[in-house]
Amino acid sequence: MKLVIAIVQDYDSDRLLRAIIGAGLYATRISSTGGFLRSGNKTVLLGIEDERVPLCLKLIEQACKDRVAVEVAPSASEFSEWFPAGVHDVTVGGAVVFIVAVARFEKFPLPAEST
Ligand code: 2BA
Ligand code: 2BA
Repeated sequence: MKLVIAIVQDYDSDRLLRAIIGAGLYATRISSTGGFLRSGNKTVLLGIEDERVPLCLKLIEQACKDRVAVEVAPSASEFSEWFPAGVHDVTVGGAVVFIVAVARFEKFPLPAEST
């Protein structure tokens, strides 16, 4: 089993969740904040069988296609001194995905026949 951790834009996350549930996968969405822009994004966790990871990645890719340029105005930011020097424009959208091996997965209560 794998845990797929997908960081996506707010505006893509509903579409992604619809596709995930439509494919019979399970997911949890967490509100998160990007360290660079300090604006909201969503982190979607999917505990998933190994053989369904390719399907999962395809759904993420399809739901999170758009990338747009965002101008960072360090002077307007209360954290201006933390921005890397010279960085003014960044591209956001798409998805950042981590795939982690799951040592163990449990769901409680256990099914009646196994108790
Ligand atoms: P943010 O940290 O708000 O970053 C938004 C975008 O700003 C990034 O888009 C990237 O284009 C740019 N950016 C971020 N850090 C930068 C840096 N140190 N120098 C120059 N440009 C930088 P994405 O790469 O698509 O990332 C979107 C969001 O995914 C990020 O939001 C962050 O929440 C997450 N993320 C991306 N890479 C990550 C990583 N290696 N580990 C954990 N979270 C990550
Ligand atoms: P939800 O996604 O809101 O799901 C609530 C309940 O709806 C689930 O209870 C399950 O009975 C049903 N359900 C969810 N997705 C389904 C699907 N694709 N097809 C058919 N039925 C579905 P639980 O299984 O007890 O899950 C409770 C919560 O735990 C879920 O809330 C989700 O946030 C999280 N979760 C469960 N399994 C997960 C997994 N493999 N990966 C990530 N999060 C998971």
